Amino acid sequence: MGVLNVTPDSFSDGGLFLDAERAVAHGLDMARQGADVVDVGGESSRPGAEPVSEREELARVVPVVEALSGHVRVSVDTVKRAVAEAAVDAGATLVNDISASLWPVAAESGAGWVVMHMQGTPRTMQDDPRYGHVVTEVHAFLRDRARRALEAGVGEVWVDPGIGFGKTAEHNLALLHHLPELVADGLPVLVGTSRKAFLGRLAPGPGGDPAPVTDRLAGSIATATWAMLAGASMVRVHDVSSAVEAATLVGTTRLGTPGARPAARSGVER
Ligand code: HH2
Repeated sequence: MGVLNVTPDSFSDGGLFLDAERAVAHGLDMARQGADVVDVGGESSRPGAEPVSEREELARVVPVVEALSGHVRVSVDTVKRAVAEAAVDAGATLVNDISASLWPVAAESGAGWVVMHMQGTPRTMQDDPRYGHVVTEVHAFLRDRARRALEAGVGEVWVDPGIGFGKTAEHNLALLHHLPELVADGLPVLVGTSRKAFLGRLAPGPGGDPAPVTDRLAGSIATATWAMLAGASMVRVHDVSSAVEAATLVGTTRLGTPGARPAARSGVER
């Protein structure tokens, strides 16, 4: 899943693709590089982010979804019902939902649904997040929401532990370490570690300072590779060609035969 942020303020690429034409060109580029899904978002969820109005988000997202959806599978990254509905009308077939509340849109439209775990809201979620037992709580939350969605008739449900969403570096590590247990539940798992701050903290630069966002490619690919080996069916990344290369190597090494890419589960179409 390639990330396409049509925003001025996303944490790693804010402002680069706010212009619709540049956004569409980047989406097509990611599809050419091998992304199976392009995830279009019009509101940053970085720690401290301020919400944007529905009108503004619709104006950012809908034209880009419309232009891309004939070329690649498109998901919409939103917490707003109206934006999810408009994006599905414009051709998106997956609702990527960090609020874990929009399954009725998927049930009504026939789209797939990604349920992601978040503690709190983006504005304050990184102010001292706490859990009794992070892995148990996150997994139980995802199971519960997935069950509700399946009961409501959603045909394609993905679960995502929400790396960096109300979590310390230790929480993120625990969730990655225990990913096989989430995979064992049987629903396809999506994981997004790309360029996130904990990577800079866990693998600091030569001077010992946290690696800046421009210097987190190795950490992004290492953790995406870890997730794939642990059984995740999709990774959400900014650097698609590097991730596709990693996926190819994971697939060929697992099979012991050159030229194979791991088959995506759960109906990811091109
Ligand atoms: N991470 C971000 C946004 N959406 N969705 C899912 N399912 N999983 C994630 O880990 C996830 C997500 C944050 O990354 P990005 O979109 O690059 O940043 P911003 O929220 O600042 O636009």
